[in-house]
Amino acid sequence: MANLDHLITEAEADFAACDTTTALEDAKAKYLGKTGALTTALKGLGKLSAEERPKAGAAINVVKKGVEAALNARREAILDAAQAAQLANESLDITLPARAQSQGGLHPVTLTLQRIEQLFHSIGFDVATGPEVETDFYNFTALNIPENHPARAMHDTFYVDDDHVLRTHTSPVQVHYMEDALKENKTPPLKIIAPGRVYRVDSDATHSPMFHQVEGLWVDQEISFANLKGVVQDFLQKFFERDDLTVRFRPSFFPFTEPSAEMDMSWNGGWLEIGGCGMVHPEVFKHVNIDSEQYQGFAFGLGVERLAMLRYGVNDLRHFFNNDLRFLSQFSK
Ligand code: 2U9
Repeated sequence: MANLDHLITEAEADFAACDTTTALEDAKAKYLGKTGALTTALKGLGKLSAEERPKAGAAINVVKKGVEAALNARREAILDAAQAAQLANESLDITLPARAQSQGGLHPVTLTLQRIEQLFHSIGFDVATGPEVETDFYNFTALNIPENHPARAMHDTFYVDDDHVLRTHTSPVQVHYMEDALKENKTPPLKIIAPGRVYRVDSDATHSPMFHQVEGLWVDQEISFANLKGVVQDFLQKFFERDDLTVRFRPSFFPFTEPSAEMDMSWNGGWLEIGGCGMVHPEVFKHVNIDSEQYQGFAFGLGVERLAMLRYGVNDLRHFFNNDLRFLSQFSK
């Protein structure tokens, strides 16, 4: 049988020429593949005599081991080199300056709500909250909103089911509050503001399907429209930091107040509509078992985004809801 020792050196040279494991596996075929030199040699053993066979077989196996050792050594070398290259590539430059921590801030609507709550709190108003999904009773019926009122229409209100809506105003909060107060045998004065999210089917530069309101309610014996005027003017003067700010009331209509009025405030030499108000309608008091012969109350409603737009000089309502950090970061201190 021919001497096969030269195959080891040949294989070593072939393997050394391979730079990838794929190339290496291809190069291996010439020696150890189905028709490779060593496989062929092993198959040829059958043609030898019984005496020759063990010696020849042992000799082939020595060469085969040598080729396999060369293959494994080269495979390891290739993998080591690949890993070294990857490590060099991915190495961290720990001398780079650290990234600055970015400081979060409160949303301008949140800042406005906080300012409103703080100002009303300072003149004795409690802050009341309630659910954003309301029953038909709390959102409409208790507030004396009749069956055929446009506010109840599908195209104006988000219905969750036949009896539940996304509240269209925060007024239901005051209804709950008055009910709960009476259950706990608390009697007026009741003095609260109800800030929070409200929902309407409406969307353009000045309307958003979700926006924020703050409503106020003061129920007591001998509460009058004069008290309402004082509270609203005082609030607006403090909110806008303008002692010379005045308010104006124009007769209007809301189902839940009687009489009702639109509120304007003086602004740049003219008047700007800022909300609505009125004396709580006796029908509303009836729904919560408050005797309207003994008690009166005033209520008002303000749009929070509108207050924020005026205070910060924002010209499009949609800026508040786009979550653009270039806009929002201007409000964090
Ligand atoms: C109860 C009784 C009466 C709350 C009121 C308004 C008038 C009003 C609007 C202002 C701008 C809503 O944010 S806005 O779009 N609100 O005009 N709100 S009186 O009256 C109530 C509330 C609760 C129990």
